[in-house]
Amino acid sequence: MVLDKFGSGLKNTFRRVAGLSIVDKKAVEAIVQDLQRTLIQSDVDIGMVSELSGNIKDKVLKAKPPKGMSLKEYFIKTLYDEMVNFLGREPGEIPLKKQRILMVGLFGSGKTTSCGKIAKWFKTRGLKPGLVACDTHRAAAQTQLKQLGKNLEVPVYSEGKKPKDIAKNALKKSREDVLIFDSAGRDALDKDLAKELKNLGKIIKPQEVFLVMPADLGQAARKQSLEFNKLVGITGIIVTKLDGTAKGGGALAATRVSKAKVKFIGTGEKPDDFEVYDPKRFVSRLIGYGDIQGLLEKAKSAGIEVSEEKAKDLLRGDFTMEDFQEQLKQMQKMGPLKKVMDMIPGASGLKLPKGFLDVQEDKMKKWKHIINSLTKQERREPETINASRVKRISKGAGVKESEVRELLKYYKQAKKVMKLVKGGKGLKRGPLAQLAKQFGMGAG
Ligand SMILES: Nc1nc2c(ncn2[C@@H]2O[C@H](COP(=O)(O)OP(=O)(O)O)[C@@H](O)[C@H]2O)c(=O)[nH]1
Ligand SMILES: [Mg+2]
Repeated sequence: MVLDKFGSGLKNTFRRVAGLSIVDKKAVEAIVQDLQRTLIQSDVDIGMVSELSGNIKDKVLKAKPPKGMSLKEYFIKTLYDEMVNFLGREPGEIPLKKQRILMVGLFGSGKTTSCGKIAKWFKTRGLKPGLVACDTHRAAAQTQLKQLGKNLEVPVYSEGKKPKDIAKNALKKSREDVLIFDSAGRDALDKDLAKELKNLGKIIKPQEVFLVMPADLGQAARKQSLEFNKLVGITGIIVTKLDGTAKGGGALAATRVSKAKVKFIGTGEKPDDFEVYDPKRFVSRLIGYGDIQGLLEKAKSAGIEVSEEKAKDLLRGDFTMEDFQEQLKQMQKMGPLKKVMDMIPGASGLKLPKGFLDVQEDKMKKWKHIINSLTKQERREPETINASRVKRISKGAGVKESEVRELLKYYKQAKKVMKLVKGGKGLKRGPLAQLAKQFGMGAG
């Protein structure tokens, strides 16, 4: 899960504020200290931590809350605003138009992988991408990109010996809308690499230069983004591997010094493990407000077109057995249920039974048979199915009775989840709910 520790630390801090009976100096200081601990564990620069703490304390203890807002609500809002600010404030722009993108970064940062992810991202949005294999430094680099291109059905240009020749040839031959140039890394940003990237820049004249950095750099991301910017000029940052490190918070915060914004984040090795970075949404999700928008994008990249309304319906529904089956289908298309659940308001804090999140393909088939052999009434009210009906259904569907019972169990659990989503448990009343509404982050 993305930023597991950081997220749960942050969530706890917000919960603690929500649970305060008195907001006084002592309480504010204790909670800010709590936040500091979370930030430091995530390798946030100590100076930045103390600046943020100061800002929060100043605002909450000195300023007056706006009209109609209690001090506690103001505290929560301040925490939220400051965290969003801290992690980048506004999202970067990613224009959907013809363009050339040059990817830069050190060895193993995730450049080539991100090339494929970006190609897919644009492709899903109706633009034709092309990949250019300008990494001649490592033997397998071009093969890796070609394989990615093949899987994504995106052309890969690699004709030529030297990076600049490959780039020139690609510029001549390609007709795609978005050309993504992979480049070679080094262990450090040395003269050699700087020269190569500068040369490539001159030939490609990219509209975007994306610096790719792994999240486990933590606060070192600051230095690296400054260096790359100075030498080659960057227009955006991609932070990869947020799925596998406790230091992601530090890395994201560190990029704030650079003028270039974090535009995408990588959350796994597969082409779909990729998101547009929006600090507001990111913080909302970390603290468990849910992320309808993110869910929509996920649906889009799986090729399912859904409106916001439909997505909400998908999450609500009257929830019959048929809805359940439909949801399972939809969710499977969206990728691992685990990730989808991450984006559902309130669901991330839910204790789910083991195995609930990875329903296997063959199980799905059996369930289909079972659901098919239910009567209309049973589908509408699966709760009424008793032991003797389980027996009959299992015969009708050609499955074991235990399998029917298992399906019923899953259905019940899913229904609980859906109820929670619908009700926005914990968000119905109180300051968190009001804030959620205010920020348009309510549970729908
Ligand atoms: N877990 C995880 N692994 C990633 C991510 N992005 C890239 N990787 C892996 O990191 C390794 C290096 O990636 P690669 O794209 O070859 O890096 P490059 O040298 O910069 O081109 C590969 O094993 C990738 O699968 C990510 O977001 N999450
Ligand atoms: Mg590479």
